[in-house]
Amino acid sequence: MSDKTLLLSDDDGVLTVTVNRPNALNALNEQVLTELRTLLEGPLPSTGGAIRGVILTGAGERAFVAGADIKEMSVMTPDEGEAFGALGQRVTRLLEELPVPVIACVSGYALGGGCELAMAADFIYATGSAVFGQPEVSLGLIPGFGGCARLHHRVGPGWARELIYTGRKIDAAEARRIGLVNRVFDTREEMLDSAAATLAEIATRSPVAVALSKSAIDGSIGRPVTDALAIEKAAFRRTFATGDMREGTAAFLAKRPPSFPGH
Ligand code: CO8
Repeated sequence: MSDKTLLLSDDDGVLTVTVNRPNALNALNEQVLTELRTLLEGPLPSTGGAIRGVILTGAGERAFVAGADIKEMSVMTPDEGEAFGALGQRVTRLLEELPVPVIACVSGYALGGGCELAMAADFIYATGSAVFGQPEVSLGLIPGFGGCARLHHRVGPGWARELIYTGRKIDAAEARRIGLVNRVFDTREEMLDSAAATLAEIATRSPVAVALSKSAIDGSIGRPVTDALAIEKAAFRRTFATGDMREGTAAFLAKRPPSFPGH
């Protein structure tokens, strides 16, 4: 039996990363976070062609990830807590910096570090069973894997404050209503199929343009609009030096589908 806490599989250019600690509702301990960091620091593994998108999910129906591991944290010193927070923050940042889109697929609990991990994905799909929340203040903690930094970008500062100060949990419908979740599905299978279909749709577009738009959006969040426009302008300029842009525009003018070279 594998003692790894991540399950990896790839199909047709989509890498599925599954956090697999079902006995602890997939809670993020140091081992999971270290495995995630190692995975995301290297080239994404593939049994076939290049990976064009990532699905991030949790094993089973009960939980995406029920938070950072409370047992491990309960005995940490401030230095250890800081190092643990830094590891979680590094993992979320690596996810955001991937040049390919990432969809978090959430069934069951996405609490604390689980909600924070999902928010590092480009967007979130959920099943009706999903439960989101930042319950850290109930434990004498605060969100430490980017919840204070990111939740307000997803749902606005009012909702972020209410969710973080109360520690209240919300269901999938509420999460969708406030903009945390893009789509809600009846079953896990439907959710994963739809995420793969969305990634396949994105894979028909220029990979360079998708990567540039991802980094321009990421770089713009939280900045004044003039700075964000400067980031966008620089990324826009770079498209003019790509084969993808020449091919995309030529294909449009020739009334044929594009065949992007990916550079
Ligand atoms: N850490 C460790 N173990 C966990 C966690 C967790 N976050 N969540 C669940 N488990 C374990 C339980 O201890 C239990 O183990 P055992 O069977 O050995 O007793 C097993 O998973 C099943 O859990 P329950 O029996 O509690 O299942 P229930 O269905 O009764 O309840 C809940 C499910 C509601 C999800 C409940 O387990 C729960 O409240 N879990 C904790 C949720 C939470 O508070 N998460 C936030 C944690 S704090 C955090 O994420 C901080 C992130 C930033 C860190 C920054 C560091 C500096």
